[in-house]
Amino acid sequence: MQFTRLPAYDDVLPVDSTHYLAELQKLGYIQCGVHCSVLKPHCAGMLYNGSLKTCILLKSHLNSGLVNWDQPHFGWRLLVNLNACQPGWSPFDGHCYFLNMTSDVHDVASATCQQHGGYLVETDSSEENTWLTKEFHSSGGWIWNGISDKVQNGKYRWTRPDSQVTFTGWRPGEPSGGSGSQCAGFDQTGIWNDMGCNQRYRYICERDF
Ligand SMILES: [Ca+2]
Ligand SMILES: [Ca+2]
Repeated sequence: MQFTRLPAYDDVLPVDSTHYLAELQKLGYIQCGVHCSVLKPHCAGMLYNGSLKTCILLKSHLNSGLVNWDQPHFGWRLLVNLNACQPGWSPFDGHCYFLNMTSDVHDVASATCQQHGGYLVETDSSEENTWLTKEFHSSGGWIWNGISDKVQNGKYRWTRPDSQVTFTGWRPGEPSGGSGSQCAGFDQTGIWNDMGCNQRYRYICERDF
C-alpha cells in the first residue's frame, strides 16, 4: 500500500459523486486503504473521514475543477494511491493518461504513445471525454485523440484496430471530411473536430492501470 495525503484538499469534497467508485461505512483508515489498494483494482485514491469512519473510493485523482471549494466538509482527507499509475500519469476509471506537451503530427503522436506502452487516447464515453477535458485542457488549442479515417475515408476508427467506437463528440457539422481532414482533436470545451493529420498538436496517451 502506498498512499500520499494531499493537504490542499483537506476539508473539501467533490462537486458531485460522478467519480466515486464506492462509499463504505464503519471502516478504519487502514481497512479503507486495503479496499483501495487490494479489493478494488481501479481505485485511484480515497477520501477518508475519521470521525464519521466513512471511506469514499475514487475512480480518479481530484483536481481543482472537480472540487467544491466554497462549501467546507470538515474532517475529510484525500489520499491518492501512488500505485494506481506511473509517476506523471493520471488515473481515471481503470486507465492511466499522460499529456504530451510536445506538439506533433498524428502518426508520430500515435507511435510515441506505443513507445510508452499505451495508445493515443480512445475516448469511449461522455464521462471520459468530460474528465479528459477538465484534467488536461487548461489552455486553448487542440489536443489530438486517437480517432481518424486514415484507413478508410469516411469511416472513423481508433488507432488500435480492435477498439470499437462507442462514443463521439463531434461539433455540429463535423467531421467535415475530405482527404485534408482525417484526424481528430478536441478543444477546451471537449468538442471534437477533424483536421489535417500533419498538423502538430499536443496529445494524450492512454494505457491500462
Ligand atoms: Ca479510453
Ligand atoms: Ca473539420
